[in-house]
Amino acid sequence: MNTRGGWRCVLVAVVLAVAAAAAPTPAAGQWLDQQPNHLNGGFSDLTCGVCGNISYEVAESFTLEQVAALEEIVIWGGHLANVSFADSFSISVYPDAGGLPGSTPVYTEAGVVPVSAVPTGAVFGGTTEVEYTLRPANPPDLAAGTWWVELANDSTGYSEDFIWEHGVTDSVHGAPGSMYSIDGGSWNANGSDYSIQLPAGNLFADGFESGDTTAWSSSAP
Ligand SMILES: [Ca+2]
Ligand SMILES: [Ca+2]
Repeated sequence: MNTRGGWRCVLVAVVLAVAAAAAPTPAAGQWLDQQPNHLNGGFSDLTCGVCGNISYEVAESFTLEQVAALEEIVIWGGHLANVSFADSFSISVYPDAGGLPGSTPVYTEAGVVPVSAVPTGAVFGGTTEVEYTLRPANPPDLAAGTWWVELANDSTGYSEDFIWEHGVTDSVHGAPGSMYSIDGGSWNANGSDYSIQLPAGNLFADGFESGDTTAWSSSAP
C-alpha cells in the first residue's frame, strides 16, 4: 500500500475542503430584477389608513433556476407625505400553488427594519423614491421553482401609509402581474408588477454550495 500517496490525497482533499468552506462562491447576478418604473405604485401596508383602515398586502412571484438562500430583498417605495419614517416590514415567502401563493408560508418575519433606506433622488407619482434593503434574520433556503414573496409595511405609531413602487416585469425570472390580499383574505390578481430585486447570494444560508456539509467533516484525517 502506498501510504504516502494515500495521505497526500487526504491532504489535498482537506485543503480543497477548507478552501471551499472559507470562500463559498456566491452566484452572480439577480434571482429577480424588477427595476422601479418611476411612474406609480400601490399601497402595501398592514395598517393602511388611507385605504379605509385595512390591511393591504402585496405578493410578487419569482422563479429560481437553482436552489438559493433568500438573503437580501431590495424594494423601492415611499410615503405620501414624503416624510422619512422609521419603517419596518413584514416578510413572508410562499411556495407557488397553481399561480397563487400557497396557503402555508415557508418563512415569515415581522418588524424587519431595513439595513438601509436611501432616497434615490427620483420621484414616482409625486412621492419621493426610497430604496430599501431588507435582510431576513434567518434566510430561507429555497428549492428551484416558483415562489412568492409578500411584503407589507408594518410600522406603527404614525398614520402615513407606505406605497410600494411599481416595477418593470423581469421577463426571465418574474411573471406579469402580482397578487394582493385585504385583511388577510384570499388572493386577488393585480395587473401591476412591483419594484423588487433579489440579489443572488450564497446558494445555501450556511455559506456552503451544498446544504449537506458531511463531505467536509468526513474528509478530515
Ligand atoms: Ca400604516
Ligand atoms: Ca410579477
